[in-house]
Amino acid sequence: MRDVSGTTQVTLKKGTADPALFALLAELPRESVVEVEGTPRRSEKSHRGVELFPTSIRVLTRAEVPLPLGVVDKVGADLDTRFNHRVLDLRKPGVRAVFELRSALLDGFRRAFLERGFLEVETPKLLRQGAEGGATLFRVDYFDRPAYLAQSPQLYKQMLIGAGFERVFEIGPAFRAEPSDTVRHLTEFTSLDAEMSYIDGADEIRSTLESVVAETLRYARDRLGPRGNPLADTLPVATPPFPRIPFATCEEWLGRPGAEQDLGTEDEKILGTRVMQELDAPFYFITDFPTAVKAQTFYAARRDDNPKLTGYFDLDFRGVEMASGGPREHRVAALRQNLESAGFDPANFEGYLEAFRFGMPPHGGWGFGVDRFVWALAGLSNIREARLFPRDRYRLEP
Ligand code: AMO
Repeated sequence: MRDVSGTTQVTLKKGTADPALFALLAELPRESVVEVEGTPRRSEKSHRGVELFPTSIRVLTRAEVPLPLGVVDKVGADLDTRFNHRVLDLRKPGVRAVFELRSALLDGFRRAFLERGFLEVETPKLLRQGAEGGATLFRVDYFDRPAYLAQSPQLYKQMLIGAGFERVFEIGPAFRAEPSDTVRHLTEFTSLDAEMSYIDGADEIRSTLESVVAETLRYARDRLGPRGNPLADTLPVATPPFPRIPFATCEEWLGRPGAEQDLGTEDEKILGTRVMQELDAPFYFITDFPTAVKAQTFYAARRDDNPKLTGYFDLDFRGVEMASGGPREHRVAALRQNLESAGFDPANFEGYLEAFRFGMPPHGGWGFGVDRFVWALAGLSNIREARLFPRDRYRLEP
């Protein structure tokens, strides 16, 4: 008998137990829901240390046969079969453990932010305008005009800085029409966004991010360990400050100095291995992204001392990007210019730009992929396994 706390051995002894109970259990399909009353007895054989000898068994619902997906079978099913029958798949204790980790991480993040004076906010997901590049925008019919699903809360979290909220965070859905079918991209994911005012350069953002990550991991380990979650012991210890590796150094390591080419999946893996070997660090920042690489990221500030560079960074964990962020352009004239050079019409951004026209503090922040984090921490083969009901190019149900 299985419930959320684990499995309990239910034992019927021939000769002493009611024959009707025997008959009932002999024909009751697996995964049916039952209510059992009986006497618990200490038992060495059972992994809980206790066996239940039933006096009555009530069938609350009978499962149909055959099961489309075995819950207790040792043989693994392929991912598609698992997602097609996800409710059964989620009954497996090892799968549930992933979502206990996820819940603990979300709770840890919230606590860490609230302790640091951040306000939790929720911004619109139906938009007139995207922020992260047109190729991954989902268009929806919005009455008599088109609208788009938010790729990130970028414009709104910045507008809330203009509203004087000073420090905000959001944990919410983000949508990207990712045309590629990879193990690290979803079309619907959870983004953890933070934005903070009056920052004194990119390092203030990074040190906030690394302390939030370290604290969250500690919290998750402390919460999951006593509950017997097997993932608790596998969580890495994150010790700030994480190494900061300039983008230019990464290019040298990749054998293409000065190429100003964005980092691809394979590049990130190579860098992750090198950082692990040389610095023994699972978490590290890649800093000072060139303006050429961030040309589309119109909200990223170009450095005053060197306009060829931004203060933008990625946070990587063992060769996979978890977050990106940096200081923003808070001067409206420069922001308009960035929009234009990125090929956007500033007229489509008037609502956003207005927030910059009447007093905007210097600010910056980051976007962090919650699903990427769960995927990497739980050692899952595919990011889809980090979501209850994943969405990708081909999957819209269940
Ligand atoms: P970016 O586009 O790098 O930055 O996204 C931030 C983080 O979100 C995660 N992520 C994804 N996870 C799963 N599937 C996807 N398709 C996907 N796309 C992104 C990654 C990534 O690091 N507005 C900026 C952030 C900022 O500057 O504050 C942004 O969205 O973990």
